[in-house]
Amino acid sequence: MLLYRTKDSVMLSYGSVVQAIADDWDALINHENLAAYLPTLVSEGPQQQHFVKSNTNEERLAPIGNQEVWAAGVTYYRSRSARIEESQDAGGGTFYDRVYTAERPELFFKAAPWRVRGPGALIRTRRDARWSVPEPELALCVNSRGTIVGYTIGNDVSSRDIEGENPLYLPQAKCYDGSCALGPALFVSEDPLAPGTGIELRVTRGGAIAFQGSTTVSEMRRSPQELVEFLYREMSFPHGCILLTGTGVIPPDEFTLESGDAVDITIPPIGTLSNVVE
Ligand code: DO4
Ligand code: MG
Repeated sequence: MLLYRTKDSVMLSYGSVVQAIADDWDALINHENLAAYLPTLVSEGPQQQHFVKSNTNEERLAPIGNQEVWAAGVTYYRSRSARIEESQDAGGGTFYDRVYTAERPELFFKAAPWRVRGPGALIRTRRDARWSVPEPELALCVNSRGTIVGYTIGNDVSSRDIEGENPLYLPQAKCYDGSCALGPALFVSEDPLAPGTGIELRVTRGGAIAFQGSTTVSEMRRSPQELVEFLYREMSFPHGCILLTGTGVIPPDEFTLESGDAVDITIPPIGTLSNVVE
């Protein structure tokens, strides 16, 4: 089951049906037992003031309401190695290695909901950064009670020269206008994604592939539940939250995003999140 947000409604895609089912995203994702509740809305039919229509021509928005976006870091071995290299001059060799194996994960604030870009919208690199990369990540949608209710795709666009210069610059490397994209849909499921689920990144520049890489969720060192448990330990999320789970795909050091680059991230049960760099 996929949920799409549009300007006026929340659309449910279930089998061959695409149906407008709600207009309050926050209430919907916090509904008790969401995965069981959604099919009951489809069976109510048009006479219950629900209507079936195609949403292909409607503008899709990021699958987010009033949720904060948080992110986990260094959850894949590839990310650990890349950060150690980029932060060598700042003494990064040990703190990235230590967080990879530590019990407590790295968790950081990524974006306020109003700063998130949806599918098809422009993403940005910082004007004061020299080295910017997309980070394709599985994103968890977690309700106010700390239950994972679904999955979407996140792009944790980052400035690697700024985070590599000094770890205290991390918030500036991670949080700025256009640094977070989410979409195209929320895949609602009570079950975890299959370990073999792929996460694929493709960057196209001038019609040619500038970078392509992939990983699978089984490469993640921590479980989604473990990340949520740490995030919710001492923080309440009255509307729920979105939690990006870290990247396992890192372009080579000579790669940096350029204006006009098309960034496509695919995770099969969810779809493809496509954005262009402003
Ligand atoms: O600490 C650096 C950021 C890590 C990150 O964003 C990731 O591993 O995805
Ligand atoms: Mg990341």
